[in-house]
Order: sequence, then C-alpha cells, then structure tokens
Amino acid sequence: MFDKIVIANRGEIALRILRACRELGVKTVAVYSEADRDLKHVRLADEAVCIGPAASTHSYLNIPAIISAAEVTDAQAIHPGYGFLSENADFSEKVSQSGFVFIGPRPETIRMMGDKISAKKAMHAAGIPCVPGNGDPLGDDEETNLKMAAEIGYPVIIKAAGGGGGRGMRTVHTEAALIAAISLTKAEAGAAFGNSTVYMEKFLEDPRHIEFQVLADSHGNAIHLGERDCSMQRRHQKVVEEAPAPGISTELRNAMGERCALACREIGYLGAGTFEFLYEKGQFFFIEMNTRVQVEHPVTEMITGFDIVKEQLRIAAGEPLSITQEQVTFTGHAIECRLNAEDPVTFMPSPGLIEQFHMPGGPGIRCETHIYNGYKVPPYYDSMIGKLIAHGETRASAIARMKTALSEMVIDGIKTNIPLQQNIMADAAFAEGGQNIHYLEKKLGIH
Ligand code: MV4
Repeated sequence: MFDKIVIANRGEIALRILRACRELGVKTVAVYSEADRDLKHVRLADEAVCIGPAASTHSYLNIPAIISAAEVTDAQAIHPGYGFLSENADFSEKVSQSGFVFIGPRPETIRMMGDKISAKKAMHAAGIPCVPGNGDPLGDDEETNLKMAAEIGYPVIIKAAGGGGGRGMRTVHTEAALIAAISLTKAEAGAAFGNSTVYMEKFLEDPRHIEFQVLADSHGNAIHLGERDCSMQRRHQKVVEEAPAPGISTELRNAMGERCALACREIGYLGAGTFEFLYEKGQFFFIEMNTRVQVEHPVTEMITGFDIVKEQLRIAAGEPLSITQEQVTFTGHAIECRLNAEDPVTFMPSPGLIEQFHMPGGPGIRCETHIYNGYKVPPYYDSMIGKLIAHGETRASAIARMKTALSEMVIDGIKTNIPLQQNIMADAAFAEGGQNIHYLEKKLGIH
C-alpha cells in the first residue's frame, strides 16, 4: 500500500478519500485553492498545499501545480475524485510520466471512453448491448444520412463524439429536420469540444437511467457490484439515486453485471468504473462509461457493505481485488439524496455562511458532507454540499428513514434543496419506484 497520497479534489469527496486513507494507514496531502483553506479535509490531512486561486482553472484544474504538490510532499499517488481532472487522460498520463500513480484507469482507457464513438465501438465489440445505430461518424453525404435515419427509424438523436453527460446532443423527429440538425450539432460540437464529429442513434423516448458499478484489478480480475437507478434528474444533474434499481430481477442483474465485468477484462480496465445504460421495456442499452468514482457510489456501498474507495487505492497499489464475485452480496435498499446549496424552487446557487448544522443520524443513516457550523460555502464551485444516504431492509423502509433524516437535518444560513428532497420522498409515484428520466422535470413543471 502507498505511504502517502495527494487528494486532488475538494468538498465531500476529498473527505471521503481522506477517510479511506486513514483506514488503510495511508498519509494524506490535501491540495486546496485560496477559497478552500477552511475545508474540513484540509484540516484533517497530514499535509496541505495551496495550489492557486479560487477559480478551478487555476487550482483544481492546474496540472503542474498538483503534480508539484506530489513532488514537494514526496507522495506516491494521486486520487482525482470525481469531476475536475478525474477523466482527463492527459492528466493521468502526466501523473504517470512524473513518476506517480494515478488512482484510476490507464490514460488510453480514459481517452477511449472520453470519445463516445470509440467507447461505443469498444463496448459493442466486448458484447455490451448498445443503442441501435452503428456508431460511425456521420459524413457530409445527405442521402447516406437520411437513409441511416430511415433505417434506424425516427426519432433519432445526433450526439457529439466529444460530448457526454448531456452535452452536445440533439433529437430529430422528422426526415425534414435531419440535415439541419446534423449541421447544427456538428457546429456546436466543434465550438464546445474542438471536435465536430457526431454520430446517430435511435432516440429512446422514456427510458430509465441504470448504471452498473465495476471494479477491475491489474491481475486480470473484474467484478460487478450491481446497479444503481439514477433516473431522478433535472437538467442532467442527478438529484436522487438508489440501489438496487426497482424491478430488476436477480437474474437480469447478474447477467448484465457479468457482461460488464467481462467487458472490463477484455479491454484491460483498471480501477472503479461505471457502465451507464438506458433501460426501456426490459432492455439495457449502453450509452457511456465513467472512468472515475461517482458521486452516488455510497448507495452501492450500503447494499454490498463494500468500500469502493479503499478498493480503488488497493487496485492502484497493485493488489488483487479483495473479494470475488461470489463474495459480493446485496442486502436491502439504499437511497441517496444530494444536498445542494441552492434555492429549492428556482435552483439558483445559494453560497454563504452555514450558521447552524445538525447532522441527522439513526439506524441506516449515512451523511457524507464536509460542512460544519461556521463553514462558508464558496461561490466558485459546484453547489453540492453533501449527500444523505438511507439504507433499509426494503425500499419503503429506506424512504421512511430518509424522510426522518431529512426532517432532522438543519442547515441554517443558506438555502438548500432539502425541501425539494422532502417533496420527492413524499411523492406517490416515487414511492412506486421505477420512474423514467423525465419524471422529475415533469413533476417540477419543466417541459
Ligand atoms: C440518450 C437518450 C435517449 N436516446 N440517447 C443524456 C446524457 C447522456 N449521458 C446521454 N443522454 C441521453 N442519451 C438515446 N439514444 C436520452 C438521454 C437523456 C438522459 C439520459 C440519462 C439521464 C438523463 C437524461 C436526460 C435527458 C436525456
């Protein structure tokens, strides 16, 4: 195991990584921006290095500054968390070239998954079911494109190879709209990602978003930890996540999970990863792979009793996976509510001083947050200030525990989305389970 690592992130995930390091006896280096001197993990870390001004482009995205921090502290590895540089292939490459271990997949894997066309090709070749559409880059020949769309059947969706997470895509409902839509998406993609390559898929109208968690080591072993349902989202931001996904049978879970694990072995995947699928009418369709630890990893940890972040460190240190697929068990149900510093109605960010914070507790409750009494939420970063996770024997008991925990929690001084989360937990259709990706926006009156 490593002696010391750099935590190249902030907020709740930096604290989560620090806790994993403590348990493994690994010393920690926090890197922080000038706006983040008072972060909880900065105080708890063995060492802390300021890497630049508040703007993330000058700090959390500043590759030389982060690598220098590893050099001056004599650390051996860098954990990127999620967001920021976590899926930047150039960063992972520079980390390795500088003599440090990047805690994540190899640069080639990150690069392959970053390009949605090469990701789809690789996954299709590895036996993962994909959305109809061959995934080839669209050329300029109008007849060929019209023929392809007719074969797939309308509606279709035009997606940028450099996009992902909801960026750079456009749906097309009629033949008359196709050619202009392709040109527009190409132009936008070129401007946004420096890559105007686009491809065409069947547009699935009301799918659920279900993703599988995988772990793969450097010895050729790969396992899956089941799935999460992340369909409760607004503008491509997940709001509530849960595991297992309502209505997915043990047989389907194991079959899909095994396929994902097999695909990992075939491509030589390393570390923690997530296969994102659209799920419609009992079928899974691959859309993207995330090559990082995800915000919602705790729901999987709660139902498996397995620590994903500690396993990321073990894998990066060259150790074999600490469990086999047969040792993975699923117990009960877990739900995560993301806690954002934002207006619960307008969704405007609400940074500022936290005057009072009372953390909820009780059986099955886990609160992942870096906030404390007197902490000032800076305006420079994502508005997520934590996550509340409830585990229960059944989905209904997890919801009941979440409702109790939300009602106990006090965050005074700033606005938060706690009222929105209470509204969702009290929603009859949410209680049924299995709502699609459009449900929350419809409930909120967004069309
Ligand atoms: C789709 C789709 C329907 N059909 N692809 C949005 C984010 C990116 N990961 C892919 N996305 C979608 N791709 C096909 N062929 C609908 C979405 C989509 C979506 C997917 C997951 C979660 C929320 C979503 C919200 C709107 C659209």
